Amino acid sequence: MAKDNRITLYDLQLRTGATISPFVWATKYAIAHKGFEIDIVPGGFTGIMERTGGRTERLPAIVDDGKWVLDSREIAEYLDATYPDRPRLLGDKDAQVLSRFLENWLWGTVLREWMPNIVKDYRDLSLDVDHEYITKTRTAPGTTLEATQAGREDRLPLIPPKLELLRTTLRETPWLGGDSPNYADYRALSVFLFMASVATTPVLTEDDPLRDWIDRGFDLYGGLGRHPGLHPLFGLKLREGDPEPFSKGPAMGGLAKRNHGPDSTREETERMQSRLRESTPA
Ligand SMILES: N[C@@H](CCC(=O)N[C@@H](CS)C(=O)NCC(=O)O)C(=O)O
Repeated sequence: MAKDNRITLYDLQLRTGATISPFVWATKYAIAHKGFEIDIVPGGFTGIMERTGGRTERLPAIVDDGKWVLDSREIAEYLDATYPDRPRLLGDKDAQVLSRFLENWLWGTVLREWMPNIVKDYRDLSLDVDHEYITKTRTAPGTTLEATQAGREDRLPLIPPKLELLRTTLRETPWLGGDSPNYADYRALSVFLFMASVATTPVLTEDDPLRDWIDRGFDLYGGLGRHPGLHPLFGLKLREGDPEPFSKGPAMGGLAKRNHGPDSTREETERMQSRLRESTPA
């Protein structure tokens, strides 16, 4: 049993004290969800092995009353298995598969595109002792972090439209976990917590519909995601010719609406038929 209701977490920090890693962010939420206090062991990338007594070169890691658990997902599984009487973090196996699908999509589609646009910020905000290591390990051959990030004002406006799948999903539910947040929310939120930690320029527009879920997520557990070192996520300025950042129309079509008989689908059927008439040459 966690001594004094506390769990020790090895953090990966920026100079601001905020967390530089999405995996660590998700783990902070996981521990808080289970109702534990977090004892942070501070530090950055340099010296992980020394800090953890040679146990790992990756973080997060937790220690629960002397028991070490490495790896963010294993930590979530461990917490549920060890403390079944506390709120569950993970859904059933099938829900976990879908949560991983969503996270893989989010990383592959959005985070991967954001990374080159914040990589210099990421290095500059890191602990001084980490600068050289980050420069060495994050610079693509033949370029610099400065050159990689330069010109981001042209690229950042192209990324918000790619988040539509997440917006569509969150139109129908307050949380990915259903009526209350669970680990699926924390994994997805960790991408935005990471971006707020490392991006010195907003990456989403003020009016992005994701704002409601993100704000509620950052506010959880006494404002766990409101670390003073975080930067504003919202406020991306669009210029002439930039794409619409999100879909502004009502949710439509068979995916968005349930069928309760012809009265519920008539309008859609008429719309489809009139579209067809318009596209058919006279
Ligand atoms: N599968 C691990 C991944 C952890 C991981 O890759 N952490 C990164 C930070 S985001 C790390 O510790 N990197 C150390 C380094 O780059 O030296 C988990 O889920 O905990």
